[in-house]
Amino acid sequence: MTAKNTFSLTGFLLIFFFGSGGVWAETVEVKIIKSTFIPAVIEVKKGDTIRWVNTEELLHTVTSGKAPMPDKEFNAAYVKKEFEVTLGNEGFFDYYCELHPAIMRGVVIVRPTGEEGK
Ligand SMILES: [Cu+2]
Repeated sequence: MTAKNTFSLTGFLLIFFFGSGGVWAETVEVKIIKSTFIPAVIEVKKGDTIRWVNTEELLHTVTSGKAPMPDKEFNAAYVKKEFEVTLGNEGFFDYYCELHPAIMRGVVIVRPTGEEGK
């Protein structure tokens, strides 16, 4: 009884805080500055959108996998300005830039949404 009430209350408070517009999904931004993904590690909820913003003239890729092996989960070749992806599965997703694999690496951690696990 106590656990169930806690979940309901949490759900109510989250909706209250995030408003009715976006409900659960958010967009989380990663900037590419001086050939670095910032922040290098991000944590999102399932269904959130991750947006990479390239702030410089240099071209970069956002390629899932452990450098230098792409795993084809997502790939943006030659990001000039922005690239967005929404990941539907939980887990740890390594990614890197194919043009600068030695220095440009990042991780996306996808957590379950608050709706799950009830
Ligand atoms: Cu790069």
